[in-house]
Amino acid sequence: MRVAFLGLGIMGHAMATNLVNAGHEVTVWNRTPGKLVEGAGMAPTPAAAARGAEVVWLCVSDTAAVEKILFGPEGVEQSLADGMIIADSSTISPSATVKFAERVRTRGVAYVDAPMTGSKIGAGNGTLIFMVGGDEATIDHLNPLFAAMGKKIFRMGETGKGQATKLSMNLQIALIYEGFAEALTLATKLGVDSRQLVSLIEATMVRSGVVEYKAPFVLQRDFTPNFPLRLMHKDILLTLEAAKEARVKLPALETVEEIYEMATEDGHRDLDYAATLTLLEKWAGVQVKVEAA
Ligand code: NA7
Repeated sequence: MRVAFLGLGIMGHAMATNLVNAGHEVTVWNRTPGKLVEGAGMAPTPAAAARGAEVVWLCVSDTAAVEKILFGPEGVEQSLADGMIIADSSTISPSATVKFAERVRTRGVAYVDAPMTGSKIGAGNGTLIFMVGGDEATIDHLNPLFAAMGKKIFRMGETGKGQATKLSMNLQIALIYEGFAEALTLATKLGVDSRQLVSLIEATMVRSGVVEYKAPFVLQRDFTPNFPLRLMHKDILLTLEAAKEARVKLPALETVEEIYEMATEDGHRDLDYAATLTLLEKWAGVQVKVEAA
């Protein structure tokens, strides 16, 4: 298929590369010039990339970036054509997604929101899991592209429901991790060995995918970003905004948001979100340490 891929960050670059490797005709664009994808064409603007494309796929930081790329000067809107599909893998506002979709629908363009999970590793080896909103026929049409970039897709409903799902998923990741970090901090202060605690967690119903994934990094105090704190913070703020719009109260997430705010003030925004632990440690006056084996 002829695909315009817009946004070559950590995720987008790997996804566009997998589309090229699967034999699709890909043209890429990135705000900051100089990022290349081997085997893909390069366009100077979103409008130029989208011209003649069957599918325009986006993967950028936030709602404002998606809006600008679609509707700003030299945006995709200038090149919309009847039958085109826009797919967005950025994590952005569900309500803004619905508005963007309505605006392009008047031009005969379908809109699918397709945020994903699987991080940098999943993007690299094509094993992402997509949470998708959009009509079934459009999603079916995109199947060869999803197959090139991921291992599974879940259709969650109409356009906007992919983003709503993604926020509900990241809410759980943020809270589960914070529970783990608080437990580690308290246990350490009370003199319990962290590695022993993790072994116990893994043997009981307290275990979780989040802890299983994060514990080895935390025990080695390795906070290099797998999922940067700044992006998780963005998702938490999006979730609270969506909750407010829907008149839903999320007290635990509100508290965790304050921790992310303070971790950002402490200079941790580019570390992994696991670094929120360091704030709890600072308040408790302890450091989670692993006893030498
Ligand atoms: P990165 O690696 O931080 O990449 C972000 C990308 O978004 C990168 O290509 C940026 O371009 C682009 N960007 C950011 N702001 C803008 C604006 N205003 N206009 C155009 N392009 C912009 O993020 P990931 O790849 O890890 O994640 C992407 C999304 O997936 C995000 O929503 C995550 O939550 C999930 P740059 O190179 O800086 O010019």
